[in-house]
Amino acid sequence: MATERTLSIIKPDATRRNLTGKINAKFEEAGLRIIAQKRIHLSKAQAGVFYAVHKDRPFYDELCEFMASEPVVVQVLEGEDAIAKNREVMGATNPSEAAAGTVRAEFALSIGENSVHGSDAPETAAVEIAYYFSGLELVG
Ligand code: DAT
Ligand code: MG
Repeated sequence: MATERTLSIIKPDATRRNLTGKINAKFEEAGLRIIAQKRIHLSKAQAGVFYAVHKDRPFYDELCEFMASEPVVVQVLEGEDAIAKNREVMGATNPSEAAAGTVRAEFALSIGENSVHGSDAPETAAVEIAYYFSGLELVG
């Protein structure tokens, strides 16, 4: 096991419903430390760059519109196996398939409006963290 950092986003459907604290509690209960956090309002273009890996998927435009629709909370989580642990706390992409007790099972509205983003591998985590945060903002 290694200490890792992962990029997390609390998405517009969750910030709108005042769920930031409840979601952060789940991260902290799982042993993930929030070592950086800020509230930002992405433009559609900025969301598009972040989700460029999905640019050929049919849901890409809708996804970018949604991510730019209202503010998000971007954060860096640190801990043992933080990338996998965070994906576990998040639950499956489709909330109807998410395990009980996960963020998406409890809070997601649909497969698109699914409350949280989490990096999926060390390489993507490094790129995604650098997209939103400077090194000085990461206070481990
Ligand atoms: P995850 O967010 O679990 O890593 P992903 O990387 O496959 O999932 O997709 C990124 C986001 O795109 C996902 O959180 C919500 C949206 N999305 C994925 N599949 C979708 C679909 N079939 N319809 C609508 N939105 C979808
Ligand atoms: Mg993903």
